[in-house]
Formats: sequence, C-alpha cells, structure tokens
Amino acid sequence: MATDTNYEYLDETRLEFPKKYKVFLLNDDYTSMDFVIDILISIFHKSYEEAEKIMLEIHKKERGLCGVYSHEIAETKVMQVIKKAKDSGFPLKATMEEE
Ligand code: TYC
Repeated sequence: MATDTNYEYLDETRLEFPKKYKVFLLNDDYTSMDFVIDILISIFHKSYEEAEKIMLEIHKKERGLCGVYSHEIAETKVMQVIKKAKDSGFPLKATMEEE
C-alpha cells in the first residue's frame, strides 16, 4: 500500500527525453577514400554526394559527423563500421559522444 512518502516520490518523478548520440568517423592515413564513401552510404544511408562531402571533411579536419541516434543505434553503427573495416583490412575507426 502506498504511504505518503511514496506519493512524494511519485510527485517528483520526471519524464526525460532519451539522450541522443553523435557518431563520428575518424581520419587515418590508410583507409581508402572509396571505402569511407561506401561506409557512409551503406551504414549511414547517405547519398553518394553527401558521402563524398563528409569523407573529404574528415580527411581535412580529422573527424566528421555521420549521424545522430539513440544510444543503442549509435553503438550498433560504431560496431558495424569497425567490423566492416576490419574485414576489409582498413584501420577506420568510429566514435560516439552524447549530443
Ligand atoms: N585520409 C585517408 C586517405 O588519404 C582517407 C580517409 C578519409 C580515411 C576519411 C578515413 O574517415 C576517413 N586515404
């Protein structure tokens, strides 16, 4: 049975928006430009033109934003990038950070 204390607790419960996470690809000297474009199209669903623009931004500025997702989706994208890169022999890395 609820006590006064329980009601006080319920009164203070707040609904919060789920946090969002930015996923970045990082530059390196070995991954081919074509492979990065392929990753941006296949995993981040970019058009060829967007993918080329993001890849060149990463190449020049060391990292580039690929998308903003829920925690679970962002984590999955990071893992998919690392697996696909490893399977193809490239050191490409992805990171995520809270928005
Ligand atoms: N710097 C790489 C090269 O010159 C290309 C590259 C772009 C690699 C983006 C990683 O996330 C990256 N081949």
